[in-house]
Amino acid sequence: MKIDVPDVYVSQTPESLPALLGSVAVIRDLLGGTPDTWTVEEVGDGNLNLVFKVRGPAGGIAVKQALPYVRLVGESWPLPLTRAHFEHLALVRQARHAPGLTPAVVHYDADMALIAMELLEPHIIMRHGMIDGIVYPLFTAALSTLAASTLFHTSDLAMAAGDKKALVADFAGNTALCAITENLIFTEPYMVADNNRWTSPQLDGLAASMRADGDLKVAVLRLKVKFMSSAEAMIHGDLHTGSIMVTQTDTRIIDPEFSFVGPMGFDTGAMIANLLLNYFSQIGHESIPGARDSYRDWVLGSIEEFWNGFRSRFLALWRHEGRGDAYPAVLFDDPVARIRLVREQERYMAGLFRDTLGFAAAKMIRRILGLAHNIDLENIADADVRATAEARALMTSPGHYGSIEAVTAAARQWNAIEPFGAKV
Ligand code: SR1
Ligand code: MG
Repeated sequence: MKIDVPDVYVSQTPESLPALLGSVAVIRDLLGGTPDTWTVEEVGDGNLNLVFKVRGPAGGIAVKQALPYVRLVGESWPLPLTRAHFEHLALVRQARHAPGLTPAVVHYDADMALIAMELLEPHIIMRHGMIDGIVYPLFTAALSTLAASTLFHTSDLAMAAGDKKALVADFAGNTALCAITENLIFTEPYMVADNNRWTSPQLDGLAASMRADGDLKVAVLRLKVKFMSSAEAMIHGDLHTGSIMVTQTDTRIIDPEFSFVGPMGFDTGAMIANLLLNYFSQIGHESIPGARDSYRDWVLGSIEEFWNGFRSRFLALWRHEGRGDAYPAVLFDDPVARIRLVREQERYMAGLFRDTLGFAAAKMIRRILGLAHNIDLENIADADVRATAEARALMTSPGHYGSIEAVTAAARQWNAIEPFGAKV
């Protein structure tokens, strides 16, 4: 893949960044002092980009810069800088529909593929907190609000048809990031591929059985078609606990560079998948067996709260703000028709729930058998313990569950299956 890199683009270092940012008035005002007094640290631990914290005497900012390749792999895997453009577009749109739940954008530099944002302190990446067993009492309300509001307001349920098509066009160029998802989530885990890895030899049998499972492959490819062709709403595209920054009282959703107009269930499914992966990983993080039992209960309760909160918020928006061209109000202007609409809304949500579970399963499988794993599981040093957690997650993933409570009940059951080795 040939990557267009503007002549002026320079990947930044802690040494070079102050001079670049010093030319931006809003940043000079925010940080105070002069650029030579600003301190910069590179803190990126994601798979793709550089992330800096920049501080001056008056304040700080976070700066994210795209590299023309995948950071996790290196220059052998080129990746367009334009992902910063789509992330910026998505951040602006999310802030409109879910104010206060994303970092405020301070400055965007398209040539440098660089976004300067509000510095979120003392927030930490939620995945890290969950590995340490920290409860976040407010996060499900924030997350279900952002998901419901952003997905609803960027869908045909809320938008005029022309505006919606313009939104689809705005994001249509984010093809390279979509291709990552199409390959790494929906294709490679089900074939022999160089990128794949798993805890071996413990999971060799499970990986082989998934590669040989024709029904599973077809089910996943149906989800892939949905991902590629269902332009339902502007989705975050990579909504996991590594894309959330939290304190006990504040929740912000970051990193929407995979954003495009796609199936809503991809976002809700990703969230549930990552919470389930953390639930199963707790065996590797507790000091003695059972020490994290109440935390496990909190994680499963959060999955239920997230889905139920999302569902009720989305339906409330539809009831009060459903002015899009998809279900014209003029067709539902008498009491009987309105009852019919309520039934239709229930059917719609049931379909979205099915999509959510399907995408959640695909997300869980890819994090265990594919290229990019989660540190919830990766940080478990004992391979038998890690494989136990991973096998339990894989066994839970491909189910047809009738309710979110059935999902969490199944997770509890699978979390009790016999561990690998004798050490657990
Ligand atoms: C090569 S990028 C691998 C993964 O990192 C991001 O977080 C996305 O989940 C992507 O699939
Ligand atoms: Mg990310």
